[in-house]
Amino acid sequence: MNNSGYEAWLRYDAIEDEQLVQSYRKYTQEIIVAPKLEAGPIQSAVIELQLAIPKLVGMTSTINEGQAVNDNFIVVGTKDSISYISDAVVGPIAALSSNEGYVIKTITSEQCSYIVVAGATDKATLYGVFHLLRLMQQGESVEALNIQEAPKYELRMINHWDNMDGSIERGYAGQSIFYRDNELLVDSPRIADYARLMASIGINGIAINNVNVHHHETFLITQKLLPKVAQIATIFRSYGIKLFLSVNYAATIELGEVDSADPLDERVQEWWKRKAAEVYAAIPDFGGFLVKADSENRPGPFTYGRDHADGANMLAVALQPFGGLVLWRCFVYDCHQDWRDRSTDRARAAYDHFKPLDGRFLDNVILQIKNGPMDFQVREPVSPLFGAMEQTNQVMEFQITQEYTGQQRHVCYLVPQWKEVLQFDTHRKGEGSTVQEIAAGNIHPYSHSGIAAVTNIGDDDNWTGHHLSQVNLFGYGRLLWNPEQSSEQIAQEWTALTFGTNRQVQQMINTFLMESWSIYESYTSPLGVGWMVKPHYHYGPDIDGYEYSKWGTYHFADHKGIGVNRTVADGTGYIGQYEAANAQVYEDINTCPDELLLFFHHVPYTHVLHSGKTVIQHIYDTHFTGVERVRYWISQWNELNDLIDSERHTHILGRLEVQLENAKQWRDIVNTYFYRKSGIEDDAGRTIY
Ligand code: GCV
Repeated sequence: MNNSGYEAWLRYDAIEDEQLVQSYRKYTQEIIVAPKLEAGPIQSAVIELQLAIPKLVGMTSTINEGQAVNDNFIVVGTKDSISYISDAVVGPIAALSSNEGYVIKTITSEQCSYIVVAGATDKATLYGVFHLLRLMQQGESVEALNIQEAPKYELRMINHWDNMDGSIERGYAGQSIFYRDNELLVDSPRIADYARLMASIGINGIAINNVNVHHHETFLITQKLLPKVAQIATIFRSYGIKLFLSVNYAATIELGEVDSADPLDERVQEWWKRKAAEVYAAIPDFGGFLVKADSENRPGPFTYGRDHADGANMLAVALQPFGGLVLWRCFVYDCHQDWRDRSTDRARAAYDHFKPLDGRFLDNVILQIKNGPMDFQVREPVSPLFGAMEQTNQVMEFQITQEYTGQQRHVCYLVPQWKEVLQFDTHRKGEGSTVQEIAAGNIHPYSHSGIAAVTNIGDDDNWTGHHLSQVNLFGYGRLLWNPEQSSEQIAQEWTALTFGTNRQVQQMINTFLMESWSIYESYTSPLGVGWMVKPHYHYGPDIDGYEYSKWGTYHFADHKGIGVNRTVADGTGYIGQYEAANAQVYEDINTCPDELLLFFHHVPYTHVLHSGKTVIQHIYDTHFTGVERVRYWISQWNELNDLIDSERHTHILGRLEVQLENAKQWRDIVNTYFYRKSGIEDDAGRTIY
C-alpha cells in the first residue's frame, strides 16, 4: 500500500467486506463500451476502471465493445453510443440540466442485471465513472442505483500560480509539476495523474501559469513554447479539462513586437488577433486567457489612459472567432498607498473600478472577483462587486492554497468558509440573490459564470504538503459540483476515500476538520480585521508588519481601540457599496456581526460584543483557547496511532506540532501587543508578557 499520499482520494483500497466484494465483482467482471473508442474522456474512464477494480475487488475486468457476454456487467458511454444505454436512460439523460451531467442506473430484467454509467458527453460519462468508483470505495450497495447528477456551475476552474523556473507563488507543497528551469515538463507522468485527480472532482478548466506573467512565461503563447503547451493541453483534454493560459497584458512590448500595449492601437489589436489564431492552431479547444492587469505593478490599460473594458475587450475580440474566453481579474487597487492617507480604502477598489463599466464588456469577457474585498484573509465580508454588475459575466475566485490560512502547515478546512460566501445573500435582485445563485448565472442573465480558485498543489509526494490540505482541493471540486452538500458531507466523503471507513478515524478527522477554520481564526487576527502577518511571507504574526506600509491593509490599533471605520456615516463609505439590506446591518455597530466588527468599525477595547465579552477580553480568550484547541487535537490525533498507517500519522503529527508552536507564537505576540496598547488586564489573569 502506498501511503505517501500521492494517490490522494483515488487510493482504491481493497474492500474488506467479502459480501460486498462479491456483489461488486458480479458487475465488474465485464465492462461494455462503444466500438472503436478513441483517446478521450471515455477511454480515460475505462483506464480508471481498469486501475481501480483490481485494487478494490482483486479482479481484472474484460472490456467488450457493444455487446455483453455475461448477464451482469457495467456499461459506460454516451447517450446513444450503445443500445444498453439508449434503451434504458435516454430520457433521464435528456432531463439533466447540463450536458456535463450523468445517469448511473442499475437495470434489472429477467435475463440480466447491469449498471449503466452514461452522460450526454464523454466528459459527463467520465464524471459518472468517478462517481461509481466513489460509491464502491465507500462500500455503498450498487444493486439498485438510480442517480442523476449535473454540476451547478458551468465553469469549474483551477488557477495555478506556477512560474516557469519551477517556483510557485504562494505554493506550499514543493515545486511546480509543469515547469523546471524555464522548460515545460511535458514528459512528467504527474501531469496525467493530476488531470485524473481534477477530473474526479469535476474540474473542467485549468490555467497552468501564474497570473503574474514574467518574461519567460510571456513566451507560452509563442511558437517557442506553444507545441509543448499543446502537449499538456492534450493530456488535460483526455480528462475533459480545457487549458487556459495567463497572459502578460503587455506581451506585445515584452516580446519586442509592437512598442505599445494600448488596447485602442490597431497594431496591438492585430497582434493579438494573429496571436489568438496561432494559439488556436496549436490547441483547437483552448479555453482562453486569464489576465491580471494594472494590479500589483503588472501592466494594464491604465498606462494608456484606457479603462479595463477597453483592455479586456481588445483580447476578447481576438479570441471571439475561436470561442475563447477572457477571464479578467478585478484585483485592482492602489498598492502604493501612503499609510497616512485615511481617505483611500483598498476594500473599495474593485467595486469603484469595475462597477461603472457594467454593460461595456463583450460577451466572452468574464470578470474574476476574489471572494472578499481585500485578499483571502481568514475572515472577510463578501466582495460587494459580486452580483453588482447585471450585464457583466462574473466568476468568483477562491484561494485553495493557504496563503493567509496557515500555509499548509496548519490545518484549515476551507469549505465552511466558501460555503458562507456562497450562502451570502447580496439582495442584488431582492431577497434570495445569493452568491451561490449569482455564480450559477441564475440571478442575472450571464452568458458565462462559475467559480475559479488558486490551487494548493506542488510536486510534494502528497501534492499538498500537509496531507489534510488535500481536503481543500477535493472539497473545492465537490462543492462546485453541488453546493447544496454540507461541509460535513464533503469532509466525510473525503475522509472515507482517503483514510478508509473506520468510524473512529472518520469521526475524529471530520470533527477536527470542521473545527479547524474556527481554531485558526481564534489565534490569528481578531474579529475580521485581517493581516497582522509577516510582510511578504504571510506566515506567522507581525501585528504592525503592514501597518505603516504601502499596501492599504491597516488595523489602526492605538491605546484606545482598533478597527477600520468603513461606515457611510463617518468612515470610508465602503459599506455603501452593499445593497441597503446588508449595508444597514454592517453600518450599525449593534447589528454588525461580531466576526466582522473590526473590518467595519473602529471601536474601543471595552466595546461589548454580542457574545457579552469586551473586544479585549475576546482577543485574550480566543488566543488562549485557540492554542489549547490545537493541543487537544494533537492528543486526539495520538489516539489514532494504531488506526492510521504510521507514514501518514507521523507526518501529520509533525505538522500539528509545528502548528502548535506557531499558534503559541501568535497567542503571545497578539495578546502582549494588545495588553501593552490597552493596559487592560486579562480577567482570567493568564500570562501575558
Ligand atoms: C499572484 C496576493 C498575493 C500575491 C498574488 C496576488 C494576486 O497579493 O500575495 O502573491 O499574486 O494576491 O491575487 O494577484
